[in-house]
Amino acid sequence: MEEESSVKLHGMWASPYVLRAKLALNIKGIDFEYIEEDLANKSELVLQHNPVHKKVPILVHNGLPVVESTIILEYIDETWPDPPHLLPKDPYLRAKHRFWAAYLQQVMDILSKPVITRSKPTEDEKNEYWKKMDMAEEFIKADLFPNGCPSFQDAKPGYLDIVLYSFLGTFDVVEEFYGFKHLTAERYPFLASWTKALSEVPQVKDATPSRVKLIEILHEHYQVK
Ligand SMILES: N[C@@H](CCC(=O)N[C@@H](CS)C(=O)NCC(=O)O)C(=O)O
Repeated sequence: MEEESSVKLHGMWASPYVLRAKLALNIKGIDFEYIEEDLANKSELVLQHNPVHKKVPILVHNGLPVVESTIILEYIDETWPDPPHLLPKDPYLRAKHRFWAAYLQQVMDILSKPVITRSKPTEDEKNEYWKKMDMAEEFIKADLFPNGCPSFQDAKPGYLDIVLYSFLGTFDVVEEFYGFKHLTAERYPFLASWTKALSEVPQVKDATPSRVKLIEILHEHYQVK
């Protein structure tokens, strides 16, 4: 008899990092129990399972905790090796996907900082952001998709798609909050159409938090001081 596998995800609904884990589980078709955590009043479980960072997402597989969203994605891919694969099989391509995912994280950090510190992005931060986005637009396309934007008609989203979407798919609320456009189809046609293609994938759509609720939480908890 096959041993029953228990998969639990501790998260917070608005978190882009939790979204990554949800997307990976949805795309791989893994059943899981979702546990919403109150980050203002952290549960014993969060403190016990992630004593170093005390953050979500936390994936608990058969009682064993795995933390850090990109590590969770890799863990899921390795533990459930049937297709769809999140990372490419070829080691060189895999290295490239990891490189670009880490790069996108750096760009995302520029926009996350003002949200966390409840301040408006400074001119320097905005310029840094545009500079890094310009690079992403030009070089990800040249490096990985010279023939055009990725399509999800046949293929399922993978590791890099998930990291991109957790940032560009939901951070447009930041645009509304701060009144500055961070992803325009005119300036970033490749990144914008990639994000749009992802937003139409059913497993992605299902996991994406409501835009209205995201804007509400920004106003409630992250109002600029
Ligand atoms: N590097 C972590 C970041 C996770 C993270 O920042 N989680 C936030 C929610 S968006 C959190 O749990 N914050 C609680 C806290 O900072 O106390 C990852 O990739 O999983």
